[in-house]
Amino acid sequence: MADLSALQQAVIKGDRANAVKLTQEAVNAKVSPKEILDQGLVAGMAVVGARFKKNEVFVPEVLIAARAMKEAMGVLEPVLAKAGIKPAHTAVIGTVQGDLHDIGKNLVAMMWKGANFGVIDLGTNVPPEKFVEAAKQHQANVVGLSALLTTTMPAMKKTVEAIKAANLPGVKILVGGAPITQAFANEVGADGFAPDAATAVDVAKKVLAA
Ligand code: B1M
Repeated sequence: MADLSALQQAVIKGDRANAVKLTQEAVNAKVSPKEILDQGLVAGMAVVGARFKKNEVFVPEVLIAARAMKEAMGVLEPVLAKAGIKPAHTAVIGTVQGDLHDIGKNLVAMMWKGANFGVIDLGTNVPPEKFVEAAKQHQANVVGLSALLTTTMPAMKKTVEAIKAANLPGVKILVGGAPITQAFANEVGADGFAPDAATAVDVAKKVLAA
């Protein structure tokens, strides 16, 4: 197995130039793209997620690490595609109708990408039918709903209802955002709730495995 710890560290530190260089070197050295992804990039983002959960790093550090990962992925993606390696899961994410807050939702999307989920980001102020349409179109395994306002919590409920009514086989619904609690998630019938972006990775994996 190749030593990808330097690549992992480059992602953790958000060192874009080195992340790209070390990814290219690993590709040139014929390290398997899956190994570069799992042992280098995803492993680095997992460390950042764990530190974020423990409040050892904050939003800026996560954004910088995610940017380094994204640039390194630019090198790796064509190699992964050529090798026929696809993301482990597909997720659709958005902020519910009436709500324009997207910083937390973007962090969840980044952490999911960091965990090798294919992510379709629908943006903000997303009506229920758009979530349903995108989940169908992309054959999503997970739909993530974010809400930051108490006044948009009813829109989250409506969205969960619409997704459930569409009867999409195997689609799990995850909810989160500052006013959202596990009790609310249970009440609206979501499959999972995460209080932060790093936990959203663990919860998504858990509900998908269930
Ligand atoms: Co607004 N805003 N805002 N705002 N805003 C809040 C949320 C508020 C708490 C401020 C306050 O009054 N103290 C308050 C809501 C009160 C309430 O409903 N209880 C509020 C209000 C009232 C409003 C307006 C109504 C103000 C007005 O116009 N009168 C208005 C509404 C606009 C609209 O949406 N229709 C409004 C507008 C805005 C801005 C546009 C100016 C801007 C948003 C910019 C943007 O997002 N691009 C803004 C901001 C920045 C905030 C605060 C200051 C910061 C929110 C944020 O980004 N936090 C916020 C007050 C605060 O929180 N201190 C506030 C950082 C982010 C990383 O955290 O989004 O919680 P958060 O995400 C976390 C978790 O919640 C979780 O993971 C993230 C990271 O760990 N998470 C998920 C989030 N989504 C998840 C999904 C998951 C899982 C986890 O699974 C799918």
